[in-house]
Amino acid sequence: MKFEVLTIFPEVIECYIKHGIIGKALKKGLAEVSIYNPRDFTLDKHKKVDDYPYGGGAGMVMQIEPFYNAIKYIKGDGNLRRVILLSPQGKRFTQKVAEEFLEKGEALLLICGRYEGIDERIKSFIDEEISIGDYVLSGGELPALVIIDSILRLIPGTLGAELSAKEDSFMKGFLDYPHYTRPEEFEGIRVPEVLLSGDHKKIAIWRKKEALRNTLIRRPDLLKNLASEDMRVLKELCSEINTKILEDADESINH
Ligand code: 4G0
Repeated sequence: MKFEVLTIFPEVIECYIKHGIIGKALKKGLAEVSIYNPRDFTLDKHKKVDDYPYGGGAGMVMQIEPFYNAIKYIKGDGNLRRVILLSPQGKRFTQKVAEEFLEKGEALLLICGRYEGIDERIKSFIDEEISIGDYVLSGGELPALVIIDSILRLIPGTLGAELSAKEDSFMKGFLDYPHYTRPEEFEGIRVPEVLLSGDHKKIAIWRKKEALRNTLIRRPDLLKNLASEDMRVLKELCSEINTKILEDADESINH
């Protein structure tokens, strides 16, 4: 998978992609990231990339020429790519979008804006606008890294253990189940007994149930189109929760 990032802060991208999942994927040759700086595509000697807004007001607007020149230069290799502008006004980026980008295998040119935005005419030179969520950041660099990371970790071989990806699909569409490691007891808080039992079948059912519990409590909107096995575990969980509520009510009445 090939990524290109157009940013006036190339060091920010360089620094981050050295480490972790992205660094590993790049070293293994599973992915490639090229970074370009609009400043290198300015024609004036001050390498100016922004200017005052027409119509007045505070802040600066990034100028179109450096971006246009950079995009034209990058496209000069004749390869196909999707040109994406990171912006709070874009289409929402989700796990599903990450999966679709990986599946298509198209190279992505990620354009990072700063300040109050980029000259609106950039819209004529991009394929789409993407937002990673409903908040404003000081630049598109973090969203670009979020997109690269989320796609690369889906490539088999980028996660340390292949198993992790498999587990992800086991819990796909749900929130995660709770994780524990040594020690068995910390500040009086014990690891759930089932995880020490060595009974892998029982452990799998417990994890599914706890994943469903987390999802039911925090993100019930995710609980649709359940597989029949998941539905069975959900019903079992609901009946346990019901029993507990009735027991607690009963106890409080008898007090
Ligand atoms: C305002 C993306 C800010 C306008 C970018 C860019 C959040 C996101 C910025 C632009 C960002 C997000 C029109 C390019 C940079 N902040 N939620 N800040 N334009 O994905």
